[in-house]
Amino acid sequence: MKENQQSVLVESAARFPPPKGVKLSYGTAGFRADASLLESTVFRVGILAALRSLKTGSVTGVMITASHNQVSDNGVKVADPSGGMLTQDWEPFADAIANAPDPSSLLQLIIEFAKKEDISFEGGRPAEVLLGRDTRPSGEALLDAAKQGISSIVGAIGTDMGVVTTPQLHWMVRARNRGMEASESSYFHQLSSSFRCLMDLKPEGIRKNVDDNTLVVDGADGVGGKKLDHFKKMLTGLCIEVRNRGDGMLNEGVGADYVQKEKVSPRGFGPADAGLRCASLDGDADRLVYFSVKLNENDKIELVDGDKILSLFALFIKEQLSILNEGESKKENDSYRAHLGVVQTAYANGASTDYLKEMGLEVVLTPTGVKYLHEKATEFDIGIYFEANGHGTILFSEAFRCWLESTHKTLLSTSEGSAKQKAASRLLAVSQLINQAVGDALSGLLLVEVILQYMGWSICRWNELYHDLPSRQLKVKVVDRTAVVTANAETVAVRPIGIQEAINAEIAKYTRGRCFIRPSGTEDVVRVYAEATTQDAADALASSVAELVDQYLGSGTT
Ligand code: NG1
Ligand code: ZN
Repeated sequence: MKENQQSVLVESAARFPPPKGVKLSYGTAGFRADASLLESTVFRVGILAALRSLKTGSVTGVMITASHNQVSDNGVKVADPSGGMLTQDWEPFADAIANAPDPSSLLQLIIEFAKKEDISFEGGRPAEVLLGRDTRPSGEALLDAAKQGISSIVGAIGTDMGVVTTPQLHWMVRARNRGMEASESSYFHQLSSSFRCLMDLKPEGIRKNVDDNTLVVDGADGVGGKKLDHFKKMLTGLCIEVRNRGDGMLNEGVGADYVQKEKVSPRGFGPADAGLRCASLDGDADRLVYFSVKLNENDKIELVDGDKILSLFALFIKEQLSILNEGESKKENDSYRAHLGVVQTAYANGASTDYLKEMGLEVVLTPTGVKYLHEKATEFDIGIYFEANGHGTILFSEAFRCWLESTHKTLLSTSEGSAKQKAASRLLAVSQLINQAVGDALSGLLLVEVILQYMGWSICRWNELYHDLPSRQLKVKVVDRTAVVTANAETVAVRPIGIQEAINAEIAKYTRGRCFIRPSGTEDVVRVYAEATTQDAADALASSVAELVDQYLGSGTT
């Protein structure tokens, strides 16, 4: 590294001293903390994103958001050139630079890392980073810190994409690296045209459910509500009313996380909405859940969570593949048997996993955190992944998309059944509509809506696909949550020794009992999840296991 580059780094780092006595780590969702603690971290993440761009010769991204956290928090994460999350190999470097105590130790870390990764600061394509932020008031100052971090790598360019949803920023990074236009209008254009295409391909004669014309969306008082309110004008065949568009407090009694965890309606929804199809986005619009308000039961709702969105998508995709493959089994080599798989975590309701397996689908479990689910889903031709909390998407492999495109062309030019050609068109349109970079509440919502119309289903009919097993989640505060070590996608606790046997003994007391513990990746707690055939049984199982955690690890259930 040339001397000029070294001095630029040291001088700019001196403007962003790290907060004293705080240790930050790049968790599943990047760095997250009270916004007042984050300037130095965001500055350093700007450097990291520029280095990642230099290393890969591609555009990377920085998103400033704390998703569903309270408004006083903020956070920062990096989008890799694929549009996905930062490669896990770079996370230890992210931790190291965020915690470097002064400019010279920061410089030292960068020099060593650049050497190890063979990053060249001269001669190659200059680094370019796309920047985005959500609606948090702290976002503007943090964006400036990120820009200064980027420009402390000489020649690097930071391009501000403005206030965007997390999935929009990831989509833009992916688009840029594929030679496409990376703007908000191109994002909306791609979504609205693929939505229109799917709407035009609805089967004839599906009974139109007159009560179901309107979708009411809770925008969490964040960026997603604002964007959807603007975007809905570009959509035909769908009537959307957006509430909580940003006038109230972000994530306070609103949003997908609140609705899914509390199982109550968000602020601004009430008994008058009973029977309507409602959806809720989280603060940065990468999570989506549906719900309907129960008649005469105050704020109680029927929750349609990520598992049920996944099931609806799986049903639709499987149907299109069956149409495409009809009568092809005896022919040789001219039919591509797409490998369809679904990816869930241990938090998926057991009834959803049973339902998917009964459909004949391959179901794989990964540890919690979308980076694990996403990675696993790339192993299929079509991989559908969802966390129960509503974060998920459908990934199409390049090979399958190519096959689909050429098959579609062939089907168009021959007289072969138009049903097949329509199925191929639908799958292609889904691959355009659904975000290939990360889970995206806006694109997910459009796909749900078009499938419901295709099936002629109300939200109640959709919710009847299977009945969720009653479940309970608890958190236990312990002295050291890292004392819990899990295996088999977090379904088994291998440490502390003996705890799994004790948990098994509790589970054995209940019909269809299931229970697991794991250390949270975002809070200082051990989480307990329990499921059984009645709510009382799920509650009792969860509390007896929470007591075990307390006995083995120390102090107090929250
Ligand atoms: P932790 O705190 O590790 O359980 C939570 C969610 C994850 C994921 C991350 C990132 C649950 C049980 N856990 O992780 O699914 O969304 O936050 O935001 O919902
Ligand atoms: Zn989010």
